[in-house]
Order: sequence, then structure tokens, then C-alpha cells
Amino acid sequence: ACSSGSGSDEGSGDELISVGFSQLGAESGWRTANTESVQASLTEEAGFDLTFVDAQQKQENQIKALRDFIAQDVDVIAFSPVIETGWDEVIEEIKDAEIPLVLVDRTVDTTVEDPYVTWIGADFKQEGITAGEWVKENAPDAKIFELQGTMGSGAQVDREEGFDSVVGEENIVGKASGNFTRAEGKAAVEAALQAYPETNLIFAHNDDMGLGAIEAIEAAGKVPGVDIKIVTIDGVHDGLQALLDGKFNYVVECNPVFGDQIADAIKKVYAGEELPKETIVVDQAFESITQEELDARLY
Ligand code: GZL
Repeated sequence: ACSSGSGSDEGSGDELISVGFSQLGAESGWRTANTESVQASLTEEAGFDLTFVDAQQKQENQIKALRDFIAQDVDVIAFSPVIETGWDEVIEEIKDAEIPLVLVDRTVDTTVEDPYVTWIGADFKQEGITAGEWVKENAPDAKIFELQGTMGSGAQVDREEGFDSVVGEENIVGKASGNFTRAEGKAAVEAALQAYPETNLIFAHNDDMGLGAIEAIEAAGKVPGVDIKIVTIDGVHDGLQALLDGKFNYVVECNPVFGDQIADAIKKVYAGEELPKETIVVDQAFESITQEELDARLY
């Protein structure tokens, strides 16, 4: 599949690397920042012919996009899987087509031997542990409601495992999924405040659901960040603005701006160079932030 370049550049030496990228959706500020970073890095000037497809958070749309990339015989396929399972068949087809696969962001749980060349993303379990350690330190007696991301996604599974392992299940009064979106996060918290009125801390698997929680808490006549503390993961602009406004109490960053690392990995894959099996995108965490720091951030 590493053809000698698309027709127009045949033999001109400045061949473009054709890349099929299946993005899972546009569900959150994190995702749109990640998409912007990928599209800003995989440009024609940088040597790429990018086909970018958004799956609106539907696995069947991603599988269709991956099959289209095989039919197009692209040089490299990259994708961020919406959930961990259900990819065995299409990953086998990509292997049979001898198209190298680069996994981005979310993880897969597959029985396929050697399914991808490399994975670039964040350490989701560590993010959950970091959030849990802050809660244990700063709100040890909290009655916690856990607002889960898309059920079965690597980010939800691992963040939950990390967080719960630190705070202890006995301190978690209830859990529900907000599917990583603001609207579904708000709806889940409206229901949670009815079902678990003792809740005084919400751990949201991403900022966008935490922003939905703020709306639900205020609608219930309570003060977010005070009556009900909020701990989130991502560190997108709106999330850090909520931290500055005192409505979030702790934000663990999950950096979405790694399009340059994806571009670098794809060039190495195309050149047949050795690559590490995984590259962890570095995160930090915020208990507070100044307006200057917020204004200076990339996303
Ligand atoms: C994390 C990424 C998650 C973000 C959410 O790397 O997969 O998906 O935390 C996004 O905002 O929906």
C-alpha cells in the first residue's frame, strides 16, 4: 500500500503520503481541539494527502470509514476508536491489505495479533489516579457521584479504574454515563441530584460533562465548586475557565494537541522505520489557574 504516491505526483519525488484518518466524533472541546491539531499537522505542505472522516460517535461509521480507506488503498490508516471492542474483523482486513495502522488517543481491546504499529495517547488510568488522589487529600469524606464517559471507551474504563482504586468504592454513592457530552452530562446530574441528594462531589470523566453538571447544580439552587465540588479531566479552555471561576475545584489535563506527534509517527511508519509500541502524551493538573495562564494556553 505504500504506493509511489498519488497519480499527479508520480515520479516527481515529492510524493504525498495518503492517510485515512477516522475521528470518532466532535462530542467535546477536547475532540475538536484534537481534530484541529490533526488537520493542522497532516497538511499537503507537510507531505500528506489526508482523508479525514468524522463518525459522530458511532462505531459502525468508523468501521465503514476504515473499509473505505482500504478500498482507496491509502498508505497509512490512523483512528481513535470510540469504544475498545468490536474491531477485530476490520483490523484483520487492514492487516490483510498490508496498510500500517496508527492508533490515536483511545485504545482497543482486540484478539488480533500485532494489531497496530504504534499508539499515541494519554495514560487514562493515571489521570483517574491523579483525580482520586486530589479527592482523597482534599475531600476525604466526600459523597462522590461519578459521571462516566462513553461506556466501554478506553478513557472511561481506565479513568474509572484509576479513580475508584484510590478513593474506594464505599465513597462513591452512584455512577452514570454522560457519554462525554455537556448535554448528557447535565441530564445525568439532574437525575443524580434527585437519586443521591447527599452528593457533595462530582468526578466527571471530562470537562464537558462537568460543565453540564454546573448547569444542573445551579438549576437545583446549589453552588458548584462549593456545595458540590467538581473534579474533571481534560483541561480544555472552558474547563479551565470554570476552574478560574471557582466552579471546578481540580482539573487533570489530557493534552489533545499532539497532531505533530501523529504526523511524525506516520512519516516514520511510511519510511519503514522502527517505532515504539506506544507514546504517552504528557499531562499536568490544575488546582488553580490565573487569567494570564488561561489566555496563554494553546486550546
Ligand atoms: C481522552 C479522549 C476523551 C476526552 C473527552 O484522550 O479520548 O474523549 O477526555 C473526549 O473529552 O470525548
